[in-house]
Amino acid sequence: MTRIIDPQTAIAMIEQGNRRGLAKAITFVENGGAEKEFLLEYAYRKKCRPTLVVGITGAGGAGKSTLIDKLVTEYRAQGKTVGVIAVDPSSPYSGGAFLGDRVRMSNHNTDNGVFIRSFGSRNCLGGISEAAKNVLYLYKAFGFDVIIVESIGVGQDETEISKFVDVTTLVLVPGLGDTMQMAKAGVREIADVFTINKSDKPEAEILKEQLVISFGILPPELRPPIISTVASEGVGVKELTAAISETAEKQKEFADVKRRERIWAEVSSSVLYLLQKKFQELIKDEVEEIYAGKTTPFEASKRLAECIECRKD
Ligand SMILES: Nc1nc2c(ncn2[C@@H]2O[C@H](COP(=O)(O)OP(=O)(O)OP(=O)(O)O)[C@@H](O)[C@H]2O)c(=O)[nH]1
Ligand SMILES: [Mg+2]
Repeated sequence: MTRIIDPQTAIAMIEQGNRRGLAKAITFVENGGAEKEFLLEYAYRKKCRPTLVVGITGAGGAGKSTLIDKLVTEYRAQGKTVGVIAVDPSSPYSGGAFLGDRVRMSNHNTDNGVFIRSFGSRNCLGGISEAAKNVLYLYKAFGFDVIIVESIGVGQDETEISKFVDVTTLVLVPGLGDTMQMAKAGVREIADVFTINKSDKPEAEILKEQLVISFGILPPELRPPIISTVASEGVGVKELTAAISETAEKQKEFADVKRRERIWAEVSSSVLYLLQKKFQELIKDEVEEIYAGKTTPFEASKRLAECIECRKD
């Protein structure tokens, strides 16, 4: 007979390092309500031991999931436990583990030191969905040595993920016109470490040269590491973990600034999420009014904004 697990029991299980407790807590958080709030409060307030949180971002198909699979293998070889928050854009649903990533990360299915959760990329505000962000809190409370967060994002979204993680690596691939994209987005803000994946392709060298040139304007100590990988073969993965650790070490100097930025991002993304949910119905009505020519988007949005009366006495 399976035992019924309540939130309090889930917490006790997490405290003992029981993965079933973690899985149950994730389900509670996904289902919402009082249980969600209770568990998130616990996770946020818990004095967690240090975890290295790594963000892997980049365009669709760059090889992020393949790279994460190999990073997990490398971290496991180093004796570290790993929690993965994966994005599976091929799925329109949010919540389960999906076929695509299940296949790519299947090597770790039977490993007790690895926990993988996959999400669809819907409902992403700032490259990380509300659901994925909540799982990150629970993972921290569980106490993995390393947590890896995959996010897809273009431009602005990529900078947002960086606020929730310690070190971000942007995965670029040769021949995709990434450099143009990067130039627009202001690369240096996006990532701490640059990974050129699919380095088995001949154009990889050109991309590397372009990156070296564009970082050449920075003082040497500010130039980010550029690591070439062939994720499908595991090439360059050890070097990538080394660059990530070094970067994390250097960033400790700015820990205070980063922590405030993170709190800001945590609050603002949650507020946006809640407001979006609240306003959805109201906006639906306004759409009809605007469609019928009874009002304008400007009037409507002003009226909606006035619904929030906020005072800070
Ligand atoms: N040639 C080559 N192919 C690779 C390499 N790394 C990954 N691939 C292939 O690229 C394809 C996409 O890989 P994924 O790992 O799914 O990429 P992703 O960035 O996670 O993609 P999304 O999650 O869809 O954004 C797969 O067919 C991989 O086998 C590499 O280093 N070289
Ligand atoms: Mg992927």
